[in-house]
Parts: sequence; C-alpha cells; structure tokens
Amino acid sequence: MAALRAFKSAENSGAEIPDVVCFEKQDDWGGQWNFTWRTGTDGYGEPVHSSMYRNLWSNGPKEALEFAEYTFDEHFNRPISSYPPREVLWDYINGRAQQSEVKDLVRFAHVVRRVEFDDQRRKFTVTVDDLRNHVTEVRVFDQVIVSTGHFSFPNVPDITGIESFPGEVIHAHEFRGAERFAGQRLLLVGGSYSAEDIGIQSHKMGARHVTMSYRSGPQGFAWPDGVDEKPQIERIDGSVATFVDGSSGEFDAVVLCTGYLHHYPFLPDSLHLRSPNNLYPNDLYRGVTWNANPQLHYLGAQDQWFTFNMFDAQAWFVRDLILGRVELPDADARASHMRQWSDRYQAVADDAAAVRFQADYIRDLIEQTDYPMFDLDEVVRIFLEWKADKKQNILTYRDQAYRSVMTGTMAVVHHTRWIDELDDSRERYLDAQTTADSVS
Ligand code: NA7
Repeated sequence: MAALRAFKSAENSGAEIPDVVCFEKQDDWGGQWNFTWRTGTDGYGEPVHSSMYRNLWSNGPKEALEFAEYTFDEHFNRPISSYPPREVLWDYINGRAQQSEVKDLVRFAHVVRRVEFDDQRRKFTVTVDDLRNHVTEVRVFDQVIVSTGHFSFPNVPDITGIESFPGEVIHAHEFRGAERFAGQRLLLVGGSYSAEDIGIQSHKMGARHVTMSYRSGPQGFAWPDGVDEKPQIERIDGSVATFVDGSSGEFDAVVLCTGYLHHYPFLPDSLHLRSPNNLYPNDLYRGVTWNANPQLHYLGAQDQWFTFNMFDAQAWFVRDLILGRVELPDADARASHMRQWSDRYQAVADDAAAVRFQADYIRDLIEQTDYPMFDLDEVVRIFLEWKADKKQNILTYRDQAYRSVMTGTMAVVHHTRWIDELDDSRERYLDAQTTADSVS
C-alpha cells in the first residue's frame, strides 16, 4: 500500500509513472492487519498470511507509526488515544489507500507462484494464479517489489518430548484470541513481542497461570501475579515441562512465540532474502534493494521499531530509484555503503541505540525523496518513553497518551483502560460518549 501510494503521489504531482500492478493473495488489502479467523489454510487452500489476533491493540504508540502525509487527525477528524485496536489501525491504513484511489491497481485473490529473472533480457517473468477464476497468468516485468512482510511463516523449533504433550500446541501465527485459555495453565515459548503480548492478553482473559520461557534473556517486566518467566525448556514429559534451571511446571496448552522465517515461496534462491529478524538484513542496498539484482526490492524486511512511516520512506526511495530520480551507485559503491551500515548495526549495544539506528536509517532514505521529513528524534524519545512505561507497568502502558510529531495533537486518554476493555471493535473504540465511569 505504501508503494502504490508512493507512485500515485508522483503521478499526482505530474510525473510519468510506469504501469504498476499489485498481486495480493488475500481478498482484501491490509496485509497483517487484514484479520481472519482462519488458521492453517484459507478458503482457497493457500497458507493463511496474517498472524493477527482478534484482541490485538497496537503495542507501540500510534504517534511512532503515523504516516507523515496522512495523519490520524486527517483520518479521524478528532484526537484519538495512543494505542488503537487492530480495527482502528486497519481503518486508518485503508482510509489512506482509498484516498489514493489505487484499488484498481490491485489484483485481489491473485497468488504469485514464481518470479524468474532472465539475465539476457533483464526482465522478470512472473507466474500468477487467479484464485477465484482458476486462471494462470504469466506476465513480464522490469521491476519487482516484494511487499509480503516477514511475519507470516512461523519459526517452529523442536522441543524434546513435545510430542508427548497432551494439550494444544500452536504457534503464535495461529493464535486468534485468548478467551480459550481462561482457567488454563499456559506455557509460552519465546521472549519477545509475541510472548509478551499473548502472555498479558491471556492473563487479561483469565488464564490461571502464564509462564514464558526465554532463550537469551528474560523480558524482565514487573509481571502481575499469575505470570512469570523461566529459562529455556530442557524437555517436556506429558503435561510437565522442565526448564534448564531444574524447575518444572504442569501446563494445559503451549503457544510457540518463537518468531518467523523470511520465507518467499515464489522466489528462487538467487533472489531470496535469508536473514534473522534484525534491523539490517544482509544483501539489501539501503535496506531495500537486492544488491545482486537491483531490479528487485523488498519493503519492510527489517525488524521493526518504526513501521508504517518506515515502509513509506522505503517505498518513496524505491519509487525514486525506479523513476530514475535517485541514482543507483555501482555494485562496489553499494557494497561499501552496505558494509558501513552493517558495521554500524553491529555496534548497536542496546534498545535505545537500536531505535536510533532505525531512525537514522529512515532519515537517510527520506533525505533523498520528497517524502515529508518528520521529527525522528522526537519519535525516538517517544519510543524510549514507551519502553519506560512498559517497565513501570506492563498492564497499563497502553493507557498512556502521546503527542503527534506530525500535527502536535495530543492523544486523548481512552475512555476505558486496556485491562478493562473486552470489546475491541472500532465502534466501541470511537464511542466518545462512553466514559470510563459508565463502563467500569
Ligand atoms: P521475534 O521478535 O522475532 O522473537 C522471537 C522470539 O522467539 C525470540 O525471543 C527468540 O529468542 C525466541 N526463539 C526463537 N527460537 C527459539 C527456540 N528454539 N527456543 C526458544 N526461544 C526461541 O518474534 P515475535 O513473534 O515475538 O515478534 C514478531 C514481530 O512482531 C516483532 O519483530 C515486532 O515487530 C512485532 P532469542 O531472543 O532470539 O534468543
């Protein structure tokens, strides 16, 4: 959606743009934010893309992800809170894309099966299945932008003895809601955002106990009673998990919050990004362009502090490369640039440095395009404050309010505290008449 918007914005300002077509596997756009109740395979028998769950609220302040050229004020016409639930965020990104009038460029329910590159002709041949009409199409393109994200294909580790576990074992990708864990003892494997959020969602929905098992280090929040952390699992025997510190516990269900794989089944090895989930994946010039073949680009392949506005910065840069507005240096110069940024990334020592690294990365991209520059240092400050809020109280950080760096608008304090709100719908969220008192 960022790429479509970027091209449209150039066209609106008088530029000639190439023919753009977007193939989207799902029936609607929104990617990760396009929630489905389905797990495993979708109605067409294709792997379900989105890892979204029903009760998800933004886990970072919206002021850190706001688009610089389509603000929350413009969309909602009034201040809203800093941590909207998923339907509200979908509404925002959908509103922007609708405004761009780019929907006719998207071929919904079209799954890309294969992308091949012909070195002689320097063209891509793209094989696409129209899932509704059962037609296979083969098209030729000069440039390909991979915008499928990298939080769709679960990383599923083996755990000794897990096959003997009598309860349910799922990956976070298949998690759709925590109601089913009410009264249960839940074991979450992993120590990052999925474990943290599924953990507190399950606590909110009445899980009897939640244990999170980390590999590298504890998340270290002041967990409420009924939530704790353990080191790595040594083995599972039936319903009992034993951890490497010798402690053990009995559980009713396991959720593997073990992250995702960079997996692009439509790409041959020579074009396929392989990377851990980090802030500077190898092989991508300026974090977007496949260095070995700069006619191929990836958006959003990094791990993400910044999200929507970073995707914009990337999309505008890739657009301008394609339009020839930004010069593509030769392979050596690109490699040297990548080395510099990679060295810088290697020197990142903590989360604060990681946020600053990503802010600098975005600044570097925006400086080369006409995407509106915004106060990245202030967003870094917001991120650090957000981290402090979480440290202070993991159950109340979503009740805090921040000021927009784009408009100066102060977010409102939401009518209901996150921990008390059981209706995550857009209607309920936007119901300004409801006060905290009347629903408590
Ligand atoms: P992340 O952030 O990639 O984290 C994956 C977590 O899973 C991380 O804590 C890993 O430990 C842990 N992991 C991976 N393999 C194992 C094994 N084998 N055993 C134990 N633990 C393991 O993914 P999330 O799903 O939490 O978040 C996805 C994105 O959503 C995130 O990047 C945000 O943008 C929002 P590690 O710390 O590497 O030792």
